[in-house]
Amino acid sequence: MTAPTIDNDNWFTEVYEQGGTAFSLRVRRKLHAEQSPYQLIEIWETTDFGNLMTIDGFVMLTGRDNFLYHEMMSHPALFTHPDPKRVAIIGGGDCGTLREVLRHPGVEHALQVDIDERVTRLSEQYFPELCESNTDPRAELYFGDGIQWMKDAEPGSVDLVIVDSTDPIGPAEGLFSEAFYRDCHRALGEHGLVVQQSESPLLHYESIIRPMHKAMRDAGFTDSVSLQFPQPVYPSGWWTATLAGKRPVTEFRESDAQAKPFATRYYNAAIHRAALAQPEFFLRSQD
Ligand code: AG3
Repeated sequence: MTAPTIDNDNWFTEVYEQGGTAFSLRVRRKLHAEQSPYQLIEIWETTDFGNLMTIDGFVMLTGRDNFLYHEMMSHPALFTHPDPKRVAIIGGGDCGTLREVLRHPGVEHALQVDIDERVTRLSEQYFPELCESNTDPRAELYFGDGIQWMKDAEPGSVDLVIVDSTDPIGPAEGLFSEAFYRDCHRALGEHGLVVQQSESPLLHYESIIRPMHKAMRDAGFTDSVSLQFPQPVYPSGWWTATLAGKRPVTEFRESDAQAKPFATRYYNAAIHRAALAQPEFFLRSQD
């Protein structure tokens, strides 16, 4: 038997050069491409994963599996804080994280700060389901620099900061720095938390995840933990969201999570507990 051949015109491939890996999705056609003032944004129609958004050639999300990422970027942190009311999302221009945050009835204000308005406009067009909460009176969309916004934020004015960024290269690099976490720490109230997308445990533990914990602690957070979840369309298919807090972040409002008044497709209290379990190679390298 001959091996199946791949017609490259029908496949989108993200090559992860340093890891020697690549991930492909079969596509029907490219629906849109534009160079915004910040980045190249492309939208594809895939055969099996719904629409796909890429930025500078990196997979941002697909219609089929973004729920894994967006639910894990929001609900664990929201059920860790005792009473989150004011949420700031840095990045997240596709509005998927915003939608999950607003499922929590106690949230009074959720501000999304993304530098690139075009990401949001294209998401409204090609991922309308992610943008269905944009008209919620508690939602505010601001297009500007998240690093600057965090510098200028009133001390103690936010309960939760969610950093839904691209990889730490180019404009997003500053979002993974101690200086940025210090600004987050200052902007956060007493029980404040920050959660940040933190790449792959397999590919980026030494290069990104460990230094991120150090930077978060050096910035004043007393506890931090990386939660794990599957994310098939990102390099290695295994991803993390790192939580840092002014209080312990490995305890959460478990009974509230069990009784959550909204539907999810991945997150629940047992998933939250399981995501907190740490692989042996994380634990061993902490000394
Ligand atoms: N945030 C992008 C995560 C990093 C993806 N990396 C990659 N494909 N190499 C996604 C935004 C979803 N709201």
